[in-house]
Amino acid sequence: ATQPTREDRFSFGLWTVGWPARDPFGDATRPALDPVESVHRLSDLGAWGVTFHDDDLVPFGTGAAERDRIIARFRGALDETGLVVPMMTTNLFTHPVFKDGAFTSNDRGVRRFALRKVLRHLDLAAELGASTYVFWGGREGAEVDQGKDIRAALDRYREGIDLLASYVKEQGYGIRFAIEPKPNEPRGDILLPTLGHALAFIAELEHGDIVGVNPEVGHEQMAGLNYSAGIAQALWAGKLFHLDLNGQRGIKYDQDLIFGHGDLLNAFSLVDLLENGAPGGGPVYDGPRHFDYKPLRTEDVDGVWASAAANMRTYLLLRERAAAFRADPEVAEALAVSGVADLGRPTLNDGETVQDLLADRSAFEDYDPDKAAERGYGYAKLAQLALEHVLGAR
Ligand code: 3MF
Ligand code: MG
Ligand code: MG
Ligand code: MG
Repeated sequence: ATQPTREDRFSFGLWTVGWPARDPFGDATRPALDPVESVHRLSDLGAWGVTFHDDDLVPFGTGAAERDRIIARFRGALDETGLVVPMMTTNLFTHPVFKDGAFTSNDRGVRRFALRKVLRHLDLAAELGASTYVFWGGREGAEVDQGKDIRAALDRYREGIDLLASYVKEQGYGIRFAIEPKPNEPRGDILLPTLGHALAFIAELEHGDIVGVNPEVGHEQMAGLNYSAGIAQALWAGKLFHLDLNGQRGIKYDQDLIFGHGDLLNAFSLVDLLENGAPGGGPVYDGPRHFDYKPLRTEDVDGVWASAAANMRTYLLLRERAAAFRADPEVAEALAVSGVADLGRPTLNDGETVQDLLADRSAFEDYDPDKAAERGYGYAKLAQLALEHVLGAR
């Protein structure tokens, strides 16, 4: 089944297909898309949901009456197609007012304005039934070490997120927050640069119970990190509330390629983890499969929709390949040789104490580390089996 259906829960940001391909060196190569058209096209392709920043739908500075009209028209498209809005987010990065950040700008007036901008869009998120609200702090950062007190910035970041989370609770909105880490771009250094930084930040929040992460493939890979391993840790922490799927080729600018068009083997292990859970069990991800990519600047409008379809098809192909990998008896044998399931066994026996361990001569005095070091773990064979399944050779 490589034809996407609603059950697959694929969602796209309006800003992805709608990107007119303006970059720091060149003008737009495509016309802006009408969000209503995007909803219809995505629905026709088999997507299930659409996500957006406030300004993706209602241009910054639009008056109240016009805002209502735009939202009503958008709702009409949702009703017609049956597309849902699983996630919403705020643009706190485009307008020049945010050039030094939003929640962490050195200018207090900017910080208060940013909170108001989020509060207004949160109300709409509740109305549209979004269950996740993403915070990507692209401008929360610095280029000059002396210009930003990181400790104070984290205090203000925490103040902002806690205030907004308490508002959501008071209003009974049932929305959860997801923080999206990114190491750099547009700021030289962004606060909460990786998934790990974000998890540590969430642990310091008063309302951290409704705050998780929204890791993006490319963002972690820009920091040289293993995305699939990071996702496993987010799942382990019970904090994988949402994710941004795309492709990236190594440590360079944010490429936002089609999912799988970067590190394909890591994309395979990711889909295997999301769909089938860890080899030793553990939670599978049941949230949206959300694409945050950019159609190449070289594409015309037809190429935009071809690339949107490619994201979903690649995911579904990898899902098929992952199922075949899991069902292969040779894989099961290789996993056993590698001892993958053995890691699920606690290192001490039930009820065993440190004193018991100290008394166990077989664990130390009589243990032969040189003999134990002779063991091969067979990971090369496992890696090749995975690669052959990805290539469709098995
Ligand atoms: C930038 C991003 C953002 C976030 C979005 C929140 C503009 O690299 O990834 O997209 O995903 O702001 O969802
Ligand atoms: Mg991104
Ligand atoms: Mg990106
Ligand atoms: Mg993103």
